[in-house]
Amino acid sequence: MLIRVINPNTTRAMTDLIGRCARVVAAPGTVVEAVTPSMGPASIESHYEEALAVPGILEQVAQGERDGADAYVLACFGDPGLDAARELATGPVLGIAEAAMHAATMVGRRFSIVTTLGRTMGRAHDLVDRYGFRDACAGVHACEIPVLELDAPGSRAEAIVTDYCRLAVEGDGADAVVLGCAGMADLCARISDAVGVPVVDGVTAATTLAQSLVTLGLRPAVAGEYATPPPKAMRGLLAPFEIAAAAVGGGPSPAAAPLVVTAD
Ligand code: 5HY
Repeated sequence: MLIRVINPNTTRAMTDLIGRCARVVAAPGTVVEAVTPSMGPASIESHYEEALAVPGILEQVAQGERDGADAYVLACFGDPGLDAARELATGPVLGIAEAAMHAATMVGRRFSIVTTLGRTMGRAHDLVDRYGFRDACAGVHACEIPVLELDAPGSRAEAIVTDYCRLAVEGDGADAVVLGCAGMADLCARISDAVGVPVVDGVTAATTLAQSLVTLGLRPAVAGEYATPPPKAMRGLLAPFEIAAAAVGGGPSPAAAPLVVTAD
């Protein structure tokens, strides 16, 4: 089984961290390929950066379709481009926020989210509502550590994120915590030990759920909302994203379209 784990930002050190964490939960026979788009923001901490991360995500899904990927993980807590990726992919596509929230509600009654910057909390609330977890979500908190500083040498990120998780448990009455950034994936186990409730990281939750869906033979329907997008002219910088007519209605996947993808 081949799972393509896409880091929607373009910081390779973060892709390496994400790949290391995902491989810990890969079952025997599962290959995890962690990839970085050739275009996009160094980190995603605003709606603008999230919007501009989507072409790079779709570039990597198209490459995954060429490489025969069985499933995809979008390793950014905003789940950017999730629906568009599901239209392009043959196999399941999991966002780390969606996966983490589902996992948290299976091990606790109410979860809280601890994310990076305050300005990303709105997006977290949007996803809580979209995924139907408003009643299960006890709170959303921001530790105000920029994404790329989480893993910086000498960073106090682990201590600060742990404090916010403890606050969430004591203040919100949460019996589970969801980490709101892929860059926190390697902190998960230690923080869980420190705060005494399950702390869920979306990278590993999404990787294991992706494996389960492939094992169950579950994938998006070829018709309906996640059907291949219709062929349509694309202008300017996005011309390479044009969907070839041959790709619609059972033809080869849109990945046949001339998306220029640089090997990682
Ligand atoms: C993430 N940004 O997981 C999100 C976290 C956030 O570049 N990877 C990013 O702050 O929304």
